[in-house]
Formats: sequence, structure tokens, C-alpha cells
Amino acid sequence: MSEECKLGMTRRDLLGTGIKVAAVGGLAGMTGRAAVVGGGALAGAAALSQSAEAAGGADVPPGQLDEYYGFWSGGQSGEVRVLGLPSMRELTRIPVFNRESATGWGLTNESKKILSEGLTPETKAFLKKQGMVTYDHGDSHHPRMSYTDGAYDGRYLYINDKSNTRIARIRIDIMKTDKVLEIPNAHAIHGLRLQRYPKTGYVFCNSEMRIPLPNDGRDMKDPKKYVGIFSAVDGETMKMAWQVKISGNLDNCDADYQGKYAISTCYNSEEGVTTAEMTAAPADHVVIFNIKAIEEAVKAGKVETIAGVPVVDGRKEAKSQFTRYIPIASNPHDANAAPDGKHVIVSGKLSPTVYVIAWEKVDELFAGKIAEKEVIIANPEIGLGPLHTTFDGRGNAYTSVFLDSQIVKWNIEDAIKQAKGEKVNPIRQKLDVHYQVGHTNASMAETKEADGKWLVALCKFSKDRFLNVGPLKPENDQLIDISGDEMKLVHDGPTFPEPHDAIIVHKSKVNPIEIYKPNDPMFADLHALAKKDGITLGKDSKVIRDEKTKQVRVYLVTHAPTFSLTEFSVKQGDEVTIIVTNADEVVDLTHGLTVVGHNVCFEVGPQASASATFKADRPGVWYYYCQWFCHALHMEMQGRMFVEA
Ligand code: RUQ
Ligand code: CUA
Ligand code: CA
Repeated sequence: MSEECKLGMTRRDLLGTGIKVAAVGGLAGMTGRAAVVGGGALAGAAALSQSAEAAGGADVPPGQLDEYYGFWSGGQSGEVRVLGLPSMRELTRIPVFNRESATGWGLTNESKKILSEGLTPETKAFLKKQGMVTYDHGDSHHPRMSYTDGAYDGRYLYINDKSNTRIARIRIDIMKTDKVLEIPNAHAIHGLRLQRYPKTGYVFCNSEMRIPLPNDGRDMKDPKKYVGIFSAVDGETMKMAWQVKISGNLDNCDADYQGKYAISTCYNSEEGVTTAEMTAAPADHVVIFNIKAIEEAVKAGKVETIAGVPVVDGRKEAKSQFTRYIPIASNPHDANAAPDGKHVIVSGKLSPTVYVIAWEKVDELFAGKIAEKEVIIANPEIGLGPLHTTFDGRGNAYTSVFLDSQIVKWNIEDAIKQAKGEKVNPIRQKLDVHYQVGHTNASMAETKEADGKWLVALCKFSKDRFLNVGPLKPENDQLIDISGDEMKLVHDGPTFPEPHDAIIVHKSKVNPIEIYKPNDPMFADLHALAKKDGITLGKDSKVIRDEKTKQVRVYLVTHAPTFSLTEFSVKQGDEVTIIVTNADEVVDLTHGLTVVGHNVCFEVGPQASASATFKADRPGVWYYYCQWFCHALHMEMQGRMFVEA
């Protein structure tokens, strides 16, 4: 038993019988490793510790840290969630495409700027007519961490927004979104994966829908004239690098470990607009993009420029060196590059099989030495509705099978042997999950450091697994121990809609800071504003009013438990900007500013600055207060704004 456990137990024992239940609960939280219950002193504790043991070490005792970070897409909630694994404890949420009440994401001037500056001029104009500066929602699917040489480098996390055709970048050092970019010429960004080598590099994103180009009212009733688009964004500058016109549509994508190719699946080679049309053909395809050929064309200026983006023509009929189309049975879903650097697996969805494609065959294909279908070196039968595949770094693949509600473990080399006619069965195990699994991902599986310890199965339905919460049920994110020969289900994790996808990253790769740097680029605009007003941000408090423009700037500094100004006055009709700097240099000492009745509420972390602007149009006394519990006198951390009629 660990020292903390012993101490905890003793203290609780001293507290008497009423607390015994809590003590048992605490013991149950200890793993098989830690929970050797001395002398059977507590009835029931042994049974509980056994169940913890059965959980295969998934329980992380109170006070202990997890070994992995999980970055979860928040799906329709538009956010990213950060979990600790294997405990599956939710650690934080990162607002991205959504509005967020606690942090003021979408309410502060700084976040509004991030959410709006990357939109196209057309979108900005459209939103302005709605009285908006940006969209209020997003549909995020695929969170991916930046790479250097096929390994996570802990710089950034990228994620798509299908609903408004955007991608976003999160800085891992502060776990905040710092860039949002709308992808021009595209419609509904779905698949998103990153260049792995030499580094990220490109963010590859798929336009799932096909549209007329430009989409300005022309050709609306003529879907044959619509265009599909594949995009590469420069992940460093978050500006468009180039685009490729393609035949069909694009679903998911991935990239190799050598920086040569990206690959996207297509379920609508029919170029239809109804379900019947999109499932009519017996086969669809995957497109493989030749990055070097595209870069050369862009460099040589052999491109069309559409909405400011260099675009090359990779459609089938163009017969270019930019793309190759590999036939795949009807409506495939994901393409997942194996950590061996040699293979990429395409999941069949409507076909009960997966396709093993060899990257070295792709070299031969572009060199004109082999035919398209020869890049497929195996096609094992997996189960009904294969969607996504992940890996353990030991040669095994794990495919989520939606209709059968299973994770199917199979061996890549055995599948290849079987395809060559050898009598081997590549299937290792089929494990039931609950229910209708979508994405699955294993620890570090999308890197050359795949370590085969944990796997998550993101189930779309939870049915009977949890207490009934009404018609809108949670999803069920299940944790599976894959470290041994057999997969073991160890945890059910209910989640709010709808984590489409997740990655599991070893904690050694993720190193956020504890306290903001006061000169962080996030606060650059505020430093500049303060300088113009002749003061130093974070040192001086001041109220500045311009009689002509009726603009007021209020600079507040916080020191727990006070605001530097406990009152200020403005005139009815003024446009007021309140700028708050948190001068406390203490870990976890976050303050906030809420102005009652004015739609102003935001978080200010230690050494951070943030601002919000509003029209003061309600004469009277309006309190502002710190909404973040920061001190024993946190309730008293308040002040008054006088709005003079
Ligand atoms: S897709 S359930 Cu949005 Cu990632 Cu496959
Ligand atoms: Cu500052 Cu509560
Ligand atoms: Ca199809």
C-alpha cells in the first residue's frame, strides 16, 4: 500500500463509522498494485479491490497522475476535451468553435478576433448582415497533434469544423485556440490529418461536399459541374498552401511517414446528391496525392488561382501526376497509416473488409510501373461495417466495426500472407463494445512510437449502459487494455455529444506552462492599446474617456482578492472596453470579470490579460465581480460601474 493510502485510511478511520463508506470507496479507487487491503479489516473492501484489479489497472488512485493525455473531439459541441488516461478523468475543455461561458470564449475581444480573422471576406460580410462577427457553433471531428519526424512534438493540436468549413489550431503550451481558418473553395471540412515528415507542416483537409466553383449561384442544378477539393494548409502560418481539384468527394484522410503522400477516401465517386445516388456504384475509390508533384506545380506557377489559393487539377480526366485513384468497394470510410511506415489501411464500411495498401507500391504506381489496384496487397474480411483502424506497434491492427459493434484485432503480416494464398487467419480477437462503435484509437498509434497499451472505442450509442437521462443519451467511450494478447474492456465512459474521434498521447509529449508569460502574443493587442493610452498593462489602472468618440477604456489589475479599481463611471451610450490583467503570479490563481447584466464574463489566468467591449446603455449601478473562486475573500472581490444617464 502506498504511503498516501495508508495515511488516508488512518485519517478516515479516526473519523468514525459514518465515513467508513467513503473509506471503502477510496480503497476501491486503488489499483491492484496499490490496494492490498491489510488483514481484511474492512468487509467488502476486498471485493471492491478485486473489481479494481479486474479493471486491468485502469483505476488511477486519488492523488496519482495519469500516464496519458487524451485529446477528445467535442463533436457538435465544437470544443476539444482533455482527458487523463487510463482513468478517463476529464481534465479540461478547450473551447474552439463554440461559445464558452466560463472562459468567455467568443465573448472577449481577443477570442472574437481569433474566431473571425481567418474567415473569408464573403463570410465576414454575410455574418455582419446577421449582426454577428463569427459563427456560434462548430462540428469538430478529428483532433491531431503536430509531428516532427513521425513523432508527436507537443506544439499544436489541429481540429476541423465540418459545419462551417473551418480548421482550428490549439497551442499545447497554454491549451488555448490561437488560430481559426475558413477553407475557401471547400464545403464542409471533414477529414483532417497532418503531415508527419519532416514535420507538420501541412494540415490536410477534405471538403466532404462538392460545390460549384465559385459557389456564387452558377450551376446550382447541375451537380456534374460541382467540384471536390483537397486542401493543404501551412500549419505554421495557418494560411492556405494549395488545393487540388478531385473527382468524387472526400471523406477521411491520412498521410505517410515519409512526407511523400496523402490519401483520402471517397464514398461518392458517383458525384450524386442523394443517398441512392451515392451508393449506386459497386465501387468508389481512394485518392492518393503526390505532394512533391503538387509543390513543384505550385512553385512553377502552373496553377489556377481561385479565391487567392493556388489550385491544381487532380481530377481523373486531367490524368495528372498529382493524383492516383485506387478502386475500393462501395463507400469506404477511413484511411489510417500504420506506424510501421509501410502500410495504410482503408476501412470498407459497406464492404466487410479492409484494404492494406503498401506505400512502396504507391511509388511504383506513380512511376508508371504497376496498375492502380496493385497497390492493394491484402483485403481481409473483418466484420460488418468497418470504419476506422488503429495499431499497437507490434504488427496488429484494430478495426472498429460499426454494425457488429466490435473491435476486431487482426495481424497485418498475416493478412498479407493470406492474400498470397497461405492458410493463415489474420483475425486475432473480436471484442464486443457497447454499442455501434465509430472511431477507435490506441495510445500513440498514429506515430512511429505506437506503444500498444490502451485503446479507446468511441461508441455512438450507450443504450442500457447508464442511468436514463431522457431522450438524449450519452455516447459511450470505452477503454480497452490492449497490452496483453487479449483485449480487455476496462472502463465505460459516458460523454456528452459527440466525441467523433480522439487521440491518446503520452504525457512526456505534452508540457503546458503553469503561468502565462505577460508578453504572450495573445495579449499583444492589449499591450499596444495600453501603450497608446500611455500606460503599462498590468501595472497601471486607469479610466480613459474620449469625449468625441464616446469610447471608454477601463484598465483593471487584479490581486487576490481585489480589483485595482472598485468603482468607475461611464456615460449612457458610451462604448466601454474593460481590460483586465491578472497580476498574481501564483499557479492556479485564476480570476474573472463578470459585469452583471452586460453579457460580460471572462477568465483571466495568472499573468494573463483579456478584454471585452460593450455599450453602456442602462443607467444605474452595475456591479462587476470576480466569478472565479480565488481566495477566502473571493465573494468580496467586486466593484461598481456607474452608468450616468
Ligand atoms: S468520421 S465514425 Cu467524422 Cu471521423 Cu468516422
Ligand atoms: Cu478573484 Cu475570485
Ligand atoms: Ca458510393
